[in-house]
Amino acid sequence: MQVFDNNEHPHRRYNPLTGEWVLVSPHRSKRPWQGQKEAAANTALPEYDPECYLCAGNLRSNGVRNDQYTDVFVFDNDFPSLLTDAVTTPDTSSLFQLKPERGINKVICFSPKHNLTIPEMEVSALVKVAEAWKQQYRELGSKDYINHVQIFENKGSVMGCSNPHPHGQIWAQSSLPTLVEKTQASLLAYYEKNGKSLLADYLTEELAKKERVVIENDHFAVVVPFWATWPYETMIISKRHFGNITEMTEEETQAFAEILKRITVKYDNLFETSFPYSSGIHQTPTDGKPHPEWHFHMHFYPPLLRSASVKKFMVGYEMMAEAQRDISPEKSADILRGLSEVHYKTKTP
Ligand code: H2U
Repeated sequence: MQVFDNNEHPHRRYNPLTGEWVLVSPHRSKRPWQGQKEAAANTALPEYDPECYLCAGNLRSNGVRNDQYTDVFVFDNDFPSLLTDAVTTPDTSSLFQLKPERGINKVICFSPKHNLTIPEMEVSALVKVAEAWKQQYRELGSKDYINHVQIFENKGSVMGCSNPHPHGQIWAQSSLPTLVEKTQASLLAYYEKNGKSLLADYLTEELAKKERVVIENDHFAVVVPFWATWPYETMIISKRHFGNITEMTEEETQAFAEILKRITVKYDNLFETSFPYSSGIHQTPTDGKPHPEWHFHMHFYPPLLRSASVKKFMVGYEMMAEAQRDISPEKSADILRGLSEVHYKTKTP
């Protein structure tokens, strides 16, 4: 029998955050693909677009005018998926369960400049974004009916983002959403068993092995998780064990903004395109209970596979059975590590 080699042999890896498995088929990524850099249509955008509903001073579709903002601007989503009203709970049965859900949806513009994205912003401007995330988490989370605040960004039309203006969203709600509930259960079970943070232990091992670490600074590391499903999925993990963004010190906030820029610059440099992804922060629920099991982290799920125009589809087997990837997480980390931290648009030809 052959000796197992994780760069050769199909295998499944366990995600200790979700309790799910992913099928890894590294032998398939031997198909030639490196060097195939199909440049995407990088259309130059104006710094201000009079038609954009997120640009400073412009009218939104409901007739409200945006502030003449100069850094970060947060507003209530005009088309919220959740409403603040309390309603009665209807009678249900085990096979027809239903729970009314309350919440608040916000939109956060990262910059007044229509043509910027996170990797092209100054670290000082990203510190302001992080400060706004802290303020929103604190304000929304302090409401008695808000038990979870999901901060996220959908970047790129391939991710369904409707507008290139740099922005993210915040959905605050009364229940723990499914993925967060799974993560919470895993973190709690580990903490109760070991008296330690699962992600602190995981990061200690990753920093020692160095195989999947992409970049690090004094306070954060970016890894391609051992169990990553998307080809270039990464996770920012805080080196100190704390639960949410409001617990970051000033120095940590600076380091967080810095690493956010560095990883997204690498992403843009991978295929010399404005790299699409969905990113989001996972942190302590805001239910007022102590949550020592939580450990601040931020996920990046980018869909691109081989070039600016070749997307990984989570379809077929993935929809019916289990997530699957070809390129190994170690190979992805190696590729990301090797990329420049100078944004390709600023390089002189
Ligand atoms: P996405 O492009 O990531 O979908 O985010 C845009 C959000 O902005 C979306 O949730 C909201 C949409 O509801 N929006 C407004 O609140 N007001 C508008 O005038 C247009 C879009």
